[in-house]
Amino acid sequence: MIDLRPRHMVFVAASAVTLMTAACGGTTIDDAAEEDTGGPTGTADPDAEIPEDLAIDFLPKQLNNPFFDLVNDGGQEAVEELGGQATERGGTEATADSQVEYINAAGQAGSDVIVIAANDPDAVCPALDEARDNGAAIVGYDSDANCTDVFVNQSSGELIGRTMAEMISDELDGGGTFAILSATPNATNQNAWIEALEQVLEEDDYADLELVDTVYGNDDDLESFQEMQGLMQSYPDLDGVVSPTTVGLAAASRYISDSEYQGEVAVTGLGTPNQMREFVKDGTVDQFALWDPHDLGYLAGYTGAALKAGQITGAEGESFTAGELGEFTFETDGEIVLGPPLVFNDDNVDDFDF
Ligand code: RAM
Repeated sequence: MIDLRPRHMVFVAASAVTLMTAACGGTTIDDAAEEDTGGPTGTADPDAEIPEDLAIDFLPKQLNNPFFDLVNDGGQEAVEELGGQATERGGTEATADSQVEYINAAGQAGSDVIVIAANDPDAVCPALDEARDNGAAIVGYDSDANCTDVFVNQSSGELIGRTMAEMISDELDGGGTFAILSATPNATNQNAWIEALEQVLEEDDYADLELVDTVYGNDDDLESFQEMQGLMQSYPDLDGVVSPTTVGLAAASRYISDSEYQGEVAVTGLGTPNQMREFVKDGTVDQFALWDPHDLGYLAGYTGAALKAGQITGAEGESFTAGELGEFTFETDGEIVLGPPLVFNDDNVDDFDF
């Protein structure tokens, strides 16, 4: 697998992205971080040793999602390097209800760190608060909740929203109608990115782009496929679709690729190169974006261990080393940023294997 970023660039990129977020006045993710009832407490000891045998539980939004398989491989690798025990827990549907069960199970098993991609920013909090009371450090990754101690953000919400706005604008030569096919209605991450995209659409350069609808496929392949079909029935003249979820983008591409709309309706959003390659090759998709999912999980694993050990509390300015990814700094309280998204197209999609 080709690394997305030379190691020494990760820190620089992360800093730049975070500064951009601050300058742009914030997104839902930033707001969530501000509302966070967890957040930094105590004093960090950068020399604190990471205890051996840490039990670190990863709760993705759902199992059987190729994106989270990659993320959790990264998490597992980090925990192995640290001599701990990684457990992945979750159901096949992206719901907060099922996550509550798995948070409770992790807590009962004596989890030291719970790393969660929340399906709802609030519904998971009573269970997470209880786990924290029982000694677990709580880390959000991918999709934050309002009660995590720290959030490992894949990028800034503003930058992901802007990247998607730029891609669809490019595809439609600056003018036309498009719809959004999202994941679940309560997903913190997708909602932040959609909000950021909508803000970009207010800019003069995007005045001729019209967002006509936002629908939700719940990160279920079939539901997403059907939502895409429904969009074309409701808006037969639609010019494009943006899907800020790997599940939605793959399903939308499959539908358009096999339909009369191929080549007529632009499809873009967030996807993995391995899922999207065939649709780039058959001309359904020109470009899409993502970060390295493996690195997101790896960084989250190291962040959880550093937090539990007391190397960090998540306060602005603190730094720690995340294994082979190198040093990361909290540019804002309670949030660490992996780096900018990468745009894939026919020129580079074959260079990536994830
Ligand atoms: C899906 C999930 C995940 C998101 C990616 C881009 O796999 O919704 O939360 O980060 O897409």
